[in-house]
Amino acid sequence: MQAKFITSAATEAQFLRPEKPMIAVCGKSNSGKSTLINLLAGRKGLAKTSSAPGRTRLVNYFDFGEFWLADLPGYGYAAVSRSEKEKWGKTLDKFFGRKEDIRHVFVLSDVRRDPSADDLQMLAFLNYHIIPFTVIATKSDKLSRMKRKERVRTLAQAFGLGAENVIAVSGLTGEGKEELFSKIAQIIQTEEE
Ligand SMILES: Nc1nc2c(ncn2[C@@H]2O[C@H](COP(=O)(O)OP(=O)(O)OP(=O)(O)O)[C@@H](O)[C@H]2O)c(=O)[nH]1
Ligand SMILES: [Mg+2]
Repeated sequence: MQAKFITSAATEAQFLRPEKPMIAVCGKSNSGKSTLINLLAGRKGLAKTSSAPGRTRLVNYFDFGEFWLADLPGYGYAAVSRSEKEKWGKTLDKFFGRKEDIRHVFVLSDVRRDPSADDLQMLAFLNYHIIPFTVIATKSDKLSRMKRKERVRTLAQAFGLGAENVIAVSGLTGEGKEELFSKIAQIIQTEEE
């Protein structure tokens, strides 16, 4: 089936109870979350992307047939007001508080950049709450093959993960798409505990 937008949620009261295994897509603002969703959908306009960071301010739900994806507001965007940041932080906390609704989390991080404090905090949070996650190193087209491999290793190390837990993906060339789909197949086949 073609991936479909379901709805947006701005507050906890609007969060959906997923009908299928749900994977949450999170990461810094501008890390490529919406682009990744479009890559998986095979359709450019499904999730709105923007070169201006902080574009996605709501939780956007998408139905991919076998599974749901939730596009989360990016964290760590410096130019938004403090009160707005706090509001997002609370929304994210509430979202991840509903653990039973989240099968897996994709944490996106630009392959060229070292993990930010926010990224590390996110991973610590997921580890603490025992929510399974995979790191997706985005924008892999920005680096040569050699450099990319090296960066994936460095990123994995910085995140305290094995290199097999970091998948390099490009929304531009589609690199890593197959690997991501096999990861998703594995995730949705896993029985809920
Ligand atoms: N070259 C390249 N550019 C990318 C890739 N993924 C995203 N971008 C660009 O990075 C910018 C941000 O992408 P988005 O997908 O909107 O990022 P986001 O994480 O959804 O951002 P927010 O919603 O603001 O948090 C856009 O200009 C994209 O075109 C990629 O794989 N390769
Ligand atoms: Mg976005």
